[in-house]
Amino acid sequence: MIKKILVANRGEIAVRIIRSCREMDILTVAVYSDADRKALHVLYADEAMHIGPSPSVESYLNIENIIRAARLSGADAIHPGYGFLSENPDFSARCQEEGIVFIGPPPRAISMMGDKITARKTMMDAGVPVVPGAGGKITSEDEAISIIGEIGLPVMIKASAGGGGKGMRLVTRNKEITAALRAARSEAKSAFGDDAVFIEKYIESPHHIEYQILADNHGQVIHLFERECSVQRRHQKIIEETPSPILTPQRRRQMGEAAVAAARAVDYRGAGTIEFIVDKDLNYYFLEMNTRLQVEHPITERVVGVDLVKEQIHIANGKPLNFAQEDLKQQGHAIECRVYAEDPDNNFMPAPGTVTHIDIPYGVGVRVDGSIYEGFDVPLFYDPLIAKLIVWGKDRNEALERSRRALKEFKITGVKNNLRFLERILHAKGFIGGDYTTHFIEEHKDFLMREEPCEDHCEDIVMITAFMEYLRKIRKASPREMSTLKNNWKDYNRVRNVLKL
Ligand code: MV4
Repeated sequence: MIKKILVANRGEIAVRIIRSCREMDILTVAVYSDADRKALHVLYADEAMHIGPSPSVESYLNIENIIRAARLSGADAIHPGYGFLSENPDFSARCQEEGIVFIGPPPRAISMMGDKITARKTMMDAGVPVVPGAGGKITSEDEAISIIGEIGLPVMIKASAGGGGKGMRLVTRNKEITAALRAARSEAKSAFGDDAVFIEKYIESPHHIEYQILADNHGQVIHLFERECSVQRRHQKIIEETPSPILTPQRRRQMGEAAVAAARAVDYRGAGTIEFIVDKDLNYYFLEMNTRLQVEHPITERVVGVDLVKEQIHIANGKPLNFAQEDLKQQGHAIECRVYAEDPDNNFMPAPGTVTHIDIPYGVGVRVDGSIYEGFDVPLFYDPLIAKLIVWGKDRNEALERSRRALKEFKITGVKNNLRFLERILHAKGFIGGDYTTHFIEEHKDFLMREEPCEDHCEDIVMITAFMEYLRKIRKASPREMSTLKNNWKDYNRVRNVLKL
């Protein structure tokens, strides 16, 4: 039985994992880089070990340092969270060699799903629908031209080692083939050290719907239904919900069975996610499998009523799942809004800084998973995700109304963030209607980027906090700092308006 877990991650997911461990009476070891000395996950864990300088490659991606920390602390298992080393087959293998339980799938399942050509072929053999196209590696331009002749334009050229949108090229005309093939190949070569590419029919306006699965070490594989993840921008998800507003009960069941078949085909173990793209006629196609816990897992937890981290640990302990497919149902509706430290007014640039004030929403149906507190410096070295708002309602409308209410209560000053942008999405007709595609953000830029706040929304507290901060700074400012402050004149004028100065 696992007694002590090293959490090889940071931020909100590290905190979230530590919480479940505490409930299970399992000791935890946090790891941290220079930039994370004062991070929340360090405070929450029973022990903490420094693993290197701020850049991820020297700390959270440094296999040797993490293994050493596990040995020194006497941890018998490692939870990798998401990102970083979570989908690295060498890390999973290394843990095995060291006799440390890796809370995730075996290296073979990670490698098979990491190679998209192999994954695609495995899925076809297992009877899981894949996007029409040519499954094999493209070896020449002539081959590409003849395949495109067969399947017809438009097509996507994709890197086999890619995923999450990296190394993809859309081809809409014949004369673009040569350049797109070259570009996809060289991008794949430099990004992944592997220039293998394949070709698929381009699905025009897809929905991105994924299935949560759990597989134990006793042959049981079940799914925990879907998450609709089509609200995204440049492959970064922003809002997810479950159930998907577009699925019919029959389609939901079919896709669930396909997801289970996909996991069985690679002899999967632990928690994983099968991604599908779904077209307007509800045809669904396997896209890729994420062999880890995902950022958006809490909406599934809320609607299905499971703690996915506990289940991961339960499975890693070699125990059979305590429930069967028939025991699971979706109850009510959950929505997750991702709060990023980024500046929507400046092309969503990551915006690190010190959190000066934070109001976290509470109340019925609200869960916030976060990693910031007043005084915390959001480092620039890592993903800008700082909190997740997970809201439940008896139906979609209640979940939406509650999410709007909670977002209105949510205030963060000191670091630029997307809170007001999230509010505008929840007020957009396209989102309210529920039938939105992966192009939603791009298509509604004008509405989503407008200056006026939503409805009667008044940001008084934020304004006043900002104003006080402004005054404090001005009082201490050198002439040189004054000129920087004057560049924020727009904010200053907004504050003056609110305070009627
Ligand atoms: C596609 C596609 C349309 N047709 N493949 C993007 C990430 C990577 N997992 C695959 N992706 C896509 N593959 C075909 N044949 C459209 C996308 C896509 C997308 C998929 C899921 C979520 C968001 C997306 C945003 C743009 C493009």
